[in-house]
Amino acid sequence: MNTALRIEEVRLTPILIADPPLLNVQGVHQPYTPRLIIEVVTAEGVVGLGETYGDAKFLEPARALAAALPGRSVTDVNGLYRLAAEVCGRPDGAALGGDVGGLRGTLSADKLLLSVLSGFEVALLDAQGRTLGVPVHALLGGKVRDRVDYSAYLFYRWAEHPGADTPRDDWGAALDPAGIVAQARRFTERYGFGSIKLKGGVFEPDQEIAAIRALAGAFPGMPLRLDPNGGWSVETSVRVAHELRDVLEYLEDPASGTDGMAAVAARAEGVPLATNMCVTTVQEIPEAFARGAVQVVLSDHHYWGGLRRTVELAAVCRTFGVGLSMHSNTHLGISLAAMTHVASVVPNLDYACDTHYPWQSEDVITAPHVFEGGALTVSDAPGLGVELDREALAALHKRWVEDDGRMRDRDDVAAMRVAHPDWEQPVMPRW
Ligand code: GKR
Ligand code: MG
Repeated sequence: MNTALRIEEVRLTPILIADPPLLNVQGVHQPYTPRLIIEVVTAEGVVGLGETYGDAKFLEPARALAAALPGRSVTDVNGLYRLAAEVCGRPDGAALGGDVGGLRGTLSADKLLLSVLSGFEVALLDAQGRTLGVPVHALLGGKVRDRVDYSAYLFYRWAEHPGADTPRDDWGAALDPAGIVAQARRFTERYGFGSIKLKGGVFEPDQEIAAIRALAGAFPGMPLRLDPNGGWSVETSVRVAHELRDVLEYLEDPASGTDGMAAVAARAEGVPLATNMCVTTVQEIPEAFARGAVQVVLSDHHYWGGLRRTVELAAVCRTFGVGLSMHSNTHLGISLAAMTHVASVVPNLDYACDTHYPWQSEDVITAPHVFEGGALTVSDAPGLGVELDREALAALHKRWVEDDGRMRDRDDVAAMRVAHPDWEQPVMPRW
């Protein structure tokens, strides 16, 4: 093996990052959310960066993988998957249930491992790119676009988290159509986004229909999306599709599961259904595609197992005439760089991608990404094109170390109980 490519050490740094009080069908985001930063160091001291979920259940397999990687080549990405199967053990899939109450679909043992592996895959690709002097997109076959469009991602939200000592931003509350339109104005003026998504499932569907109507009035012709994370019955979903069919670009996960989505799709009057919950693994594809349950898959390299697996998913979608775009969860700049590289190589990227990034006030990279005209320019620098801010990383890790354990796992239901002690995990469909 070329020693320049040999892995010498893998460093894992769990961190807690500030997160605003964004509401969803399950509850509300906690003041801090966990992420895991992965550094793969080669024998020549090149450092490849990766980022993935940092909840406790992801850390254990990550530690096993980190311990087993030294001595291998950063080019052996296929070997990573075999290695994980050998050293990570099999978490009890049945006990895992829904990811964050189902917001990211069902969490199987395989999906959990893929979610860990993806962070390592990105770090290997970054290390390869830095060693060879080529960008990650070149390692994926080369970019087919120079800029990647992102969408404004609106949330109903409180002005601040309840309780003292929690971070506060200056976005203010958004709890009605006027608040949502004001939030959208700030997003579009500041970042130039050319499409808008509203996270729904928070209020009665009629209130969310009114918010979308208000957005359509304030931004004529702007593509709009609504995503209640499977919070509606088939009947409610069909009604919303009918009422908003003239303004929706797509409706995202209105109902749960392939049965629910297929039933809605059959009566959605031409409104495409997108998903990051119904189709989240290869195993879920055949039935959902055969039944026409989804028209757009929102890929997420974190849980699809990395950037190369995302390219494979794109090819499957292309084959079956299903659209493709990108899902996002709370993430930092390493992940956004990875998302942008993979989005740049996929020919059939049909819609602007989601990102939570504008909601994050902290980062672990030295030069945070800047959206211009609603897009990010694809970096041609070696690797991902981002540098680690070690001071910031250390500070966010210190927060993780000092946390009493409450925030080390994302739990939107528990966070809601701080403000509303009677809050129960919602039974789906909520409406
Ligand atoms: O951050 O509250 C959130 C979202 O609801 C997130 O957890 C979802 O996974 O953004 C995601 C989505 O599009 O469903
Ligand atoms: Mg979604």
